[in-house]
Amino acid sequence: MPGDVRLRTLTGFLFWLKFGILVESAKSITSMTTSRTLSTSEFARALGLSESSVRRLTDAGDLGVHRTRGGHRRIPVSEAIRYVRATNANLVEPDLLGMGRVLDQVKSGKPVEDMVRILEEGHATAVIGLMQWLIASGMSIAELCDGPIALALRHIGERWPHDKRAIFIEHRATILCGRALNQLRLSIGSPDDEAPKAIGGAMTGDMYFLPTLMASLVLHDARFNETNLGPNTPLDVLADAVVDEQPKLLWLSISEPLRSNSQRAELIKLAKVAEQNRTFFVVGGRHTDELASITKGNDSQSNLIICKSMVELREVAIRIANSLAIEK
Ligand code: B12
Repeated sequence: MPGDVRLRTLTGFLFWLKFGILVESAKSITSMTTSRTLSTSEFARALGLSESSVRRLTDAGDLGVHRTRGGHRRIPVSEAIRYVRATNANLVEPDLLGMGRVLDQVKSGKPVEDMVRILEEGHATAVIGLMQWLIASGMSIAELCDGPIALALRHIGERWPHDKRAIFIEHRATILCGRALNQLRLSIGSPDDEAPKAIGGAMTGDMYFLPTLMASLVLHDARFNETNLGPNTPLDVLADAVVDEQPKLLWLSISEPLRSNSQRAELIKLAKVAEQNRTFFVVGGRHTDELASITKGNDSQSNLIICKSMVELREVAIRIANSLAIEK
């Protein structure tokens, strides 16, 4: 039952060590732009395959290609990364995926520190490149969100209120992360039409757009057909969407304190609408504690799942998808 899906907090960021080493090993790489495409021979060398195998993959539709005017196959970097992730392929020569110039910017080999620095510098290509590199190296979208991105932003947030450039830097860093996350969407396969639906956002007055964007990407990665209504979404719009669209999962990010009793009442109403429509209601964000306290002891909200992180959301989503598959 939904209540059983509630997860304990996941501990540890041990994987930073692993990814620190991976990034370290990539520091010498030499060239890239995110819109770059690869030739079949570059892709073949990057993965240690023969060119004829790559041609077979493209002919079978397992690897997406663009054709040049002259009819040559070109593989977008995002598609190359998607393929590497989907097949767990070994990157024999990762440099050839073309992340070099970007990773030249990454000096410390520590993803969080590197992310802080390139975000503070406003280095757009490096932000996308570092995220693509981490994903190609095996980090999940959820781990990337909870780790390098959220931790770097937390660090950047500490500049306020001492530094007068803080708000400029926060805004720019947020935009750069959003842009890069949208780019990463291209590197994760799309769910099929039969996939369960998920809808979510952040409520009126909550203008933080990254947490709800992250949740949508994590759900996309967990093969949900997700619709992100974004920040500042009235709760009654979410309630209507639950009734009209019948999603299996509704998410809400709460990054601002609840503002009024009427907002609290609307939130409880939304949880009830979700319950009546057999929709799991997954809530997370810096200010979820208050929701937990107002719904405490209320049996009717057994569909409510409170998560602390994107990694937890991913686990919950996979459990829900599995339980739905068994029900079918
Ligand atoms: C970027 C930012 C801004 C931007 C927002 C841009 C935008 N449109 O999104 C701007 C500049 C506008 C801004 C403004 C303000 N901000 Co501000 N901001 C931040 C900053 C640096 C990053 C926020 C962010 O997006 N983080 C990334 C998200 C993804 O991380 P997260 O919220 O921790 O979410 C994680 C989990 O909670 C969870 N999660 C979140 N949602 C969900 C949902 C689900 C379903 C699940 C499962 C999990 C989940 O997973 C996430 C990833 O691990 C934070 C610093 C920080 N500590 O986060 C400060 C911070 C939040 N801001 C703060 C403040 C004080 C303000 C201002 C009041 C002051 C100011 N700077 O002018 C204003 C006004 C805000 C308002 N109410 O109007 C404080 C809040 C302090 C508090 N007590 O709450 C912080 C903590 C900075 C600080 N150190 O003081 N801010």
